[in-house]
Amino acid sequence: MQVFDAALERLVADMLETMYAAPGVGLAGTQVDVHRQVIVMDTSADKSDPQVYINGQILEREGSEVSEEGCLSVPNVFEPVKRAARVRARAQDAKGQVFERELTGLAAVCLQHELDHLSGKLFVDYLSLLKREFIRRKLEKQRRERAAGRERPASKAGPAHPAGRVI
Ligand code: K1U
Ligand code: ZN
Repeated sequence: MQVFDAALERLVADMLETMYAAPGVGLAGTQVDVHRQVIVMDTSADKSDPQVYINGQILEREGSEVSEEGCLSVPNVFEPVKRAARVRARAQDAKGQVFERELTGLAAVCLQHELDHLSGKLFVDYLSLLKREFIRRKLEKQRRERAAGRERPASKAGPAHPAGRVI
């Protein structure tokens, strides 16, 4: 059960800030270690349309479309994934108001991707075993390189994560 209070509004504002700083077009609670049904998104070109989906669910799906996806939890990996092309969603906003919305294009893809995060699924789970193994090795290499960077003096290490939080 979600309580719609000032703390939830702060969480939503915080998640939007983290998403914009990443930069990303969506963020699910699980990605910032908040295990509640909270999603934020902004798929507009000029980052002027912040959207909040609390207790979101998909009511209808139509068609299918393959598009390139990325994920802030799987850095530097972009792969094509097949998803519904149009979805009708029901959710609550940060004040608890129920709304229904039809989404297409990147917004439809992003909402499906974020709802998957809330149920513990990543976009790489749709890929072949071979591709997942390749990605696992790539992430492991990135992790080793980051660890080596941290061992270097601060003056020679790369910048910290802009959002300052683990995603
Ligand atoms: O949930 C996440 O990990 C965020 C993810 C959402 C997403 C992107 C593309 C297709 C489906 C879902 C991202 O935002 S990854 C970063 C990204 O794709 C992007 C960043 C800045 C501008 C445009 C895209
Ligand atoms: Zn993701």
